[in-house]
Amino acid sequence: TSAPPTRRGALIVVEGLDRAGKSSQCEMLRDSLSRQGQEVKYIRFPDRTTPIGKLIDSYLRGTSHQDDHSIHLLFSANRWEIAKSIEKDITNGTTVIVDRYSYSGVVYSAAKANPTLSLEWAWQPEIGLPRPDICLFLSISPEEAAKRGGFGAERYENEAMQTRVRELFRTIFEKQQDVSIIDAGKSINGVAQEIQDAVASCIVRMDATGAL
Ligand code: ADP
Ligand code: 2DT
Ligand code: MG
Repeated sequence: TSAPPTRRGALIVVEGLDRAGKSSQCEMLRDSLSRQGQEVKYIRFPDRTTPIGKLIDSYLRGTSHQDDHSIHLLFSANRWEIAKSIEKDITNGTTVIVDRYSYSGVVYSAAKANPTLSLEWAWQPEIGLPRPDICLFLSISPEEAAKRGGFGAERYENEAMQTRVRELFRTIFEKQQDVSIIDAGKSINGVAQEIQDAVASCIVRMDATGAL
């Protein structure tokens, strides 16, 4: 007897600014899907545990310096080194929830306003990575984010950078399809419900189109 065919898992990306609630919501979504009996994994980028991730970690903590292009490619390489395992999970029916992905990759790099690092340049190394079935953008105002605590000590955690990042997220998500913009200023449970609804309709859509 052969095992019944498994429906492939979904690739769910959660994006947003610092303190938008990404990590809290990824955990809640994982628990909610898991309670519904789905196989589910929660991963995050950068994955600071790999050798490339350790370079990224020291750059973010400010203990090392990197050329803007070079660190951009390391962030991308950090996704490529995990891409195969994401594809394997999805094929085997496991839903993968990803905390930050290519969108953070292009937006944070392009926000540096380096004349040779455009959004277009930044997209190139992302081409061919596993394609998200849905991207949830947790949208939050600077005022709401400030209520959730001050900036940390890492690179990028300052007002000027966050303002440019917010603008660029808006620019790319205006053109992007399959993105759900979620008002992340609501209560934790309110946001979680909105995310669960968006994910449920994404899965219905995948079933209807026979996504394999
Ligand atoms: P991110 O991963 O986007 O940086 P976190 O999930 O770590 O955000 O949340 C940042 C902080 O804000 C945490 O202290 C968290 O408990 C709090 N928080 C998250 N979501 C909400 C919400 N909807 N309302 C109020 N506080 C929140
Ligand atoms: P957190 O670990 O707190 O999410 O912060 N970043 C992230 C990039 O510049 N490029 C990328 O490709 C990714 C995934 C966003 C990680 C910081 O690193 C930035 C904030
Ligand atoms: Mg987080």
